[in-house]
Amino acid sequence: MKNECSKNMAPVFSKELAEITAKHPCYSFDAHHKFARMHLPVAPKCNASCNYCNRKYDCVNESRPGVTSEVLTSEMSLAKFIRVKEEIPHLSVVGIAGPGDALANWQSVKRSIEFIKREAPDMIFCLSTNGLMLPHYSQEIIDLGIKHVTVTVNCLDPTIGAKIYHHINYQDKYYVGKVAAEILIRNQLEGIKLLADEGVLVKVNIVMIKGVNDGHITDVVKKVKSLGALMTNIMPLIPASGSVFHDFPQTSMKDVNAMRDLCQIDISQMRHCQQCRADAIGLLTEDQSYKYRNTTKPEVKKCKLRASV
Ligand code: CLF
Ligand code: SF4
Repeated sequence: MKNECSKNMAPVFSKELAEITAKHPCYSFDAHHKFARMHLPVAPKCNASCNYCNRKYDCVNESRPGVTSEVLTSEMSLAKFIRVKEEIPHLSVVGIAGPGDALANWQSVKRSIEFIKREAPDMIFCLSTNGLMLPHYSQEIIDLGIKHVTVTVNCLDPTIGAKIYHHINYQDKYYVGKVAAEILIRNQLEGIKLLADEGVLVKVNIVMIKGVNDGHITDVVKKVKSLGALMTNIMPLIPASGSVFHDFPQTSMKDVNAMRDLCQIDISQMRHCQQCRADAIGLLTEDQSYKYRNTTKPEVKKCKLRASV
């Protein structure tokens, strides 16, 4: 089936937002060979424990397991941004996709975005989250002008959720099993609606785990659509070594694509996801992050001064 990522966009949002989104390499298939994104690895902590995750790696909700990113302060992220923007003029998106959860590190995420926004107001800002803290931060996300948010929703049923999530840390309490899944799912769904009602373009990532949630994905898709999500990105489980699911079979792309075809009836499907690193830089298909891992002290010092103005 041909890619139809942007097919349903026009009736959903304004001309201005459509023009911006046409430059977003994840939301627009046509943009992904032309425009680059830069991830800021400013979010090391996580407030959940997904059974497909090994925290030595980046957040598996967006990333392929097997690589670990550096972690930057907000000042360092500004310094890195300035360098990358000079060298990659077709950079259109600055995103936060881990290595933990963006909203479990909200203050440093927010600060980094504020710094970069001052430097380059035309950048598109983008977040990826497990959604646990969305009801708490959705207003701040909206106020910051972020128009693109990805939420990973793997199920609607807490019984299935208890097989996918080991625990969450929420409002200074530790929850496990079905109770943890119930809180997480409730907050994910509430957060999607809060954002979508305010015109934020919500993409929902779903990790397809054979024998766990694969029979339930069409329900997830229908539900998030009813809440206002724009598209879904169904991703294969890639078992991370050291994770609870390390001996699960990797979900085949044949199965993932068949599920995408089924769900295409309800909502646009992203089909070009590269499951990027939390510090990915460049075109989706041409990661250049290895060139930019040595932000120097003088660069950071210069940015501290610049950020404090
Ligand atoms: Fe990054 Fe994610 Fe924003 Fe894209 S990635 S925060 S929406 S700018 Fe894109 Fe990479 Fe797939 Fe993510 S290809 S892992 S969907
Ligand atoms: Fe890992 Fe991401 Fe899940 Fe946190 S939200 S446990 S970083 S996969």
